[in-house]
Amino acid sequence: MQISKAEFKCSSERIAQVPKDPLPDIAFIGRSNVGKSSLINLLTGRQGLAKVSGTPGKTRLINHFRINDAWYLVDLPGYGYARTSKVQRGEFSKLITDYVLRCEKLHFLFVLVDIRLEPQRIDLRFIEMLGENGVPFGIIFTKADKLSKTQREKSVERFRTALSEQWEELPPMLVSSSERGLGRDEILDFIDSILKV
Ligand SMILES: Nc1nc2c(ncn2[C@@H]2O[C@H](COP(=O)(O)OP(=O)(O)OP(=O)(O)O)[C@@H](O)[C@H]2O)c(=O)[nH]1
Ligand SMILES: [Mg+2]
Repeated sequence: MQISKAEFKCSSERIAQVPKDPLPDIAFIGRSNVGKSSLINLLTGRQGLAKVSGTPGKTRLINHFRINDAWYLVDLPGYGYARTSKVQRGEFSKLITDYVLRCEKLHFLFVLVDIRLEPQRIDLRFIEMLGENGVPFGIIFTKADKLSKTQREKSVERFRTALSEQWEELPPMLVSSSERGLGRDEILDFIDSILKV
């Protein structure tokens, strides 16, 4: 798939504010600083469309980017960052759980995982919640430029093993680097195929 048009639509602090049109959402979630906003910039080919920062907790609202006038890429706030979740009771903010579990626009969710890290409990718990609630999702490993090809494969395999303790059927998994432009075509082709479902 080619992205010929990408424009910022709106930021929402409650799910009542997300766009009312019927276009489907393809959303990105994951721990703060994992690279969600960077990946959105890579996919759209527009640096600076989504705000990127070295300080975790940059994205605090639900940001909709309208793509080809046909669907939305959605940048979500990260989870697992103490300063933004201190006042929240649960592990995941209400904004995140409301959107992920209740927003009917959500067509598919990508959970982003830093390829350098051992499987993190918070990611596994988030994925468990998705599974229990029947949310369609896949995994994108980020920051692949930080590892060699062999190390990457090992890391993906480690995650696969961790998930297979919970799941019989594993979700689709893709590898990316926003720094190097890796994985862009595969991710866009994958999105193309799920938009047809
Ligand atoms: N080396 C490398 N760094 C990356 C990559 N993707 C993102 N980063 C860096 O990681 C940091 C966080 O990137 P963001 O895209 O802002 O991450 P985020 O998940 O949107 O973060 P929050 O909005 O705070 O939850 C920035 O310093 C990016 O430059 C990547 O593929 N490779
Ligand atoms: Mg962000």
